[in-house]
Amino acid sequence: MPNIREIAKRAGVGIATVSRYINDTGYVSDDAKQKIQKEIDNLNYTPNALARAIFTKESKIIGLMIPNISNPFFNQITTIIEKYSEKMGYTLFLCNTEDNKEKEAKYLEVLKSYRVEGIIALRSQCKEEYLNIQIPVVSFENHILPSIPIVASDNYNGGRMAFEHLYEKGCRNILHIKGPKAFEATERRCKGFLDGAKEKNIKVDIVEFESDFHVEMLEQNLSGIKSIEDYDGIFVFNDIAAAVVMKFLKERGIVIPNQIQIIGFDNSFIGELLHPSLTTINQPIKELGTLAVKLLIKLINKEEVDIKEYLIETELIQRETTAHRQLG
Ligand code: XLF
Repeated sequence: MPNIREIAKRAGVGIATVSRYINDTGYVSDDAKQKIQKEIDNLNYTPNALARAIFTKESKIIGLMIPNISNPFFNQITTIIEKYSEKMGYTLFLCNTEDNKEKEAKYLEVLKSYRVEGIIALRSQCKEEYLNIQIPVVSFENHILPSIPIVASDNYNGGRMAFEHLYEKGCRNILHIKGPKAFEATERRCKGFLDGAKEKNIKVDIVEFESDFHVEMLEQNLSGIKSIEDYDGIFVFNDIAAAVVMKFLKERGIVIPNQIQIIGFDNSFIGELLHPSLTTINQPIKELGTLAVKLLIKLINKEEVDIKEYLIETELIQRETTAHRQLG
């Protein structure tokens, strides 16, 4: 494996000169540059990025904690984050945490050892693990520490919109399938939904899931609802869970939206592919992902950043799982 010592020897220059050239950290004469580059090409030399990162403190790597890579929302937001980071000169180091605190904490150690310049933590399950890590962090949805800015959709308002829509479509016997307590976003969706219902004097039943996408588990929990046919509207906490609920209903011969209307949350790409297509609340995925990267790069560059919660507006996307129904 060629190294800079060998390049220096063959090019007839000092090791420090080769290092300055490779890391772009100081003056190198044009003549030396040409000789060094020639030997780099001859030896097919690839610089050791980690060694360089330790030396320059610039790995140009951003670590991304992803809570669930099989959820279409998270693969969409990852794509946005990856594209924008690349445009800004950074490479992503992807960590699939599976909403597991221990896994996330382990990944945090790995990211530190790879000298990442910053971390975006999607729906983090950790808190004190992020203390004293000396790496800028931006969080998505969950609070980590008061020193870490958060990007999220306006989940409370989204939840309210979901209720108002079902109500407007004539639903009066409503079920909310809510997300796990550890998801701050879905807690807020639930709060908004219930506040909307309270204003209209409608009682909402609630079923809670322990994770956002495990088909078997969702099906198990749903089979606990004895008389699902008694409901005329269901708000499901995200689109992927809504897809599972739709499958469950269809298998029982329940017609959507004629018997039960459904609304999801995310506006991820599966919503349009479902049959009937899914009414949902839009999370502005592009804006959310881009903002997270922008804030992180500002922190990396030691520019001033307001340490607060950045909430982005949500919007109703009406499709075929909700339809106007005459009240009897
Ligand atoms: O954390 C919430 C729950 O699931 C997230 O925004 C999502 O809606 C993605 O599907």
